[in-house]
Amino acid sequence: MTRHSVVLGSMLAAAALAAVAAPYAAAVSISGTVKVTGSASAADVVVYIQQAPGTFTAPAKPVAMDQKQMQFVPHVLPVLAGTKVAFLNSDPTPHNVFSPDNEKYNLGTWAQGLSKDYAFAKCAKFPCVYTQLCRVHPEMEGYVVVLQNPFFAVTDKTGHYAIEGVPPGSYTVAVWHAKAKAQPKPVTVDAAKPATVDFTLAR
Ligand SMILES: [Cu+2]
Repeated sequence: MTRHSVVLGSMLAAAALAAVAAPYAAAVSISGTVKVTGSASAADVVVYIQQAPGTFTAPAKPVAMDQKQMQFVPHVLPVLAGTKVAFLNSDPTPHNVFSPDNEKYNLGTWAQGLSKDYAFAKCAKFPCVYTQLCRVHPEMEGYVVVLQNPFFAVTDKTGHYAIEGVPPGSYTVAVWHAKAKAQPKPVTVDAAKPATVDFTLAR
């Protein structure tokens, strides 16, 4: 092998590596910490990119919201528009699934081990929030939050969140919580380093 072909070979190898690495370079994230003023828990805050360019395909498989030990689990479920949610019942008592919001639905009441799907495909102005209720147990409450794009996360108890796979660009990051609010914030995501965006929500 001549010296020239060695150099050319390594250049080709570098180009091939760059081509392979490109999707990973795009897999940057936005992360941060959210505080909810006056609340012991900073969990269940949806952090999301308000509007991302392009169209997004909902997951082929339904996303689950269970009814377990008399609670909707998860309590807050953000989904991409068009996503089907499978409402399960894991309790020995029958549960009902209905929402008084947006187009409204009442999927009926069913027994343990059964589930029904509902497609959240009718959102005209994001986010569309559906309070998720059960007619059998008025104390039960959950939320389905329908979003324009798949770049969202829910905070854990410590208020931490991480959004993965956001393509580089400039965005507005917004938050949703059942009882508290905060203004959206601008963020620029670049491929080299993850962005940090913190929020303090107030009632
Ligand atoms: Cu119930």
